[in-house]
Amino acid sequence: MIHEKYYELKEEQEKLLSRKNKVDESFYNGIYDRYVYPVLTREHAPIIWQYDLDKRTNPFFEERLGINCVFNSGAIYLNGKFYLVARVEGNDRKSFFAVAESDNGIDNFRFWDYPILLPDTCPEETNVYDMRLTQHEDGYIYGVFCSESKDKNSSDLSAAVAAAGIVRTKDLKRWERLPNLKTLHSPQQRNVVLHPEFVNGKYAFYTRPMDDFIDTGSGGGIGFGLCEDITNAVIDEEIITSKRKYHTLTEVKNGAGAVPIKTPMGWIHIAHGVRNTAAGLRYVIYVFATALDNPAKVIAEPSGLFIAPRGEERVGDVSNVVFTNGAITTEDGKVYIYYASSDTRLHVATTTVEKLMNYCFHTPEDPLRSVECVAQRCELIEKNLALLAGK
Ligand code: M1P
Repeated sequence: MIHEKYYELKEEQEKLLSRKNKVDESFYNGIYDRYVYPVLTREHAPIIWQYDLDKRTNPFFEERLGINCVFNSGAIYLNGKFYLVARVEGNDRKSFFAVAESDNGIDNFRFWDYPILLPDTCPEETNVYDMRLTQHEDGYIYGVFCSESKDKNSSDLSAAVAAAGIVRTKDLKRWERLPNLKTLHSPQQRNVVLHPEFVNGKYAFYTRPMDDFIDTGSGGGIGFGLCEDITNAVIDEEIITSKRKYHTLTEVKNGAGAVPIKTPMGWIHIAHGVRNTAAGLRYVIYVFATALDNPAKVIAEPSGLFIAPRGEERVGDVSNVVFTNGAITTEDGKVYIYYASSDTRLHVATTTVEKLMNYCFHTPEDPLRSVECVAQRCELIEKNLALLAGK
């Protein structure tokens, strides 16, 4: 016998799932649009994931397996539909992956009935999160994610080890698990992204060399490495592409985000940078471009942040964070950037390939010193004042 409360909650949820999203008119930067509503939240999680609907076994209709938040999502466009593989975190603090789909990429995302049950091939793994979805030219869709295990060599109960897990699929339904990526010179890895094309006939990964679970230590930024065999992925040499820099938004660490977007001017990367503040770490999203014939070579580095948390995005389980691990480019050149705020909910920002290229190649670089930043701004002001004066 189904509890009557189920129908009440279902009706409420239906209003949320079918709500139209709209551009946030209070925001303008000419580069991308933000939207009023997040695209996925804990309220989007199916009721059947959380409640026992049976009135005999759940007379008070109590939540049994609650969902705490829905955030960092991989993204892919297949057969005219937008798919997100979201990081869903249960009330038990464990994350898992679940597919949500939408026809237009900005609203009406609905989760499939079942979350993804990954093949259990890694007995020490405690947690999984932040899948990047790569449609590779070898014909598979790869999911690369963080596979987290307890650090058995530490007496600290919370010490963990991060590695890059790899799965592949053709339909987002049947997933084959491959061995975790091995990086011979980096003890830990997180924020690993598979490049969509072969480079010199090899699989290419953006990595994030780390000495420790939280601290990247000597890791100098976003790495890049090649491997022969994805079914036993081993990277020997990691070179640094986008570097961490003193007194910039990547000072503490950075990490690859969405799978790079191929444009006529280069590969555009949408990544995250982290700096420290008195209020803790602040995560923002930044953009850079690499060469088409060498995706590890940075050719454009627009100054400063691309997306920062704004308004209610600033607050959540881990406040002052925006993070992306998925973007979709459609045939008509539109770009949908899925970013999570404060490790709690997922939003979309939309732009176009043309605007992204313009942003990347025409935004001045960070001169790295206040005095030079002021000089850079004065140059802009001078040009504008001359234009306004009709000179
Ligand atoms: O809490 C903010 C983010 O922290 C991690 O990113 P990074 O490895 O760069 O510190 C990730 O765990 C990410 O999921 C999380 O959003």
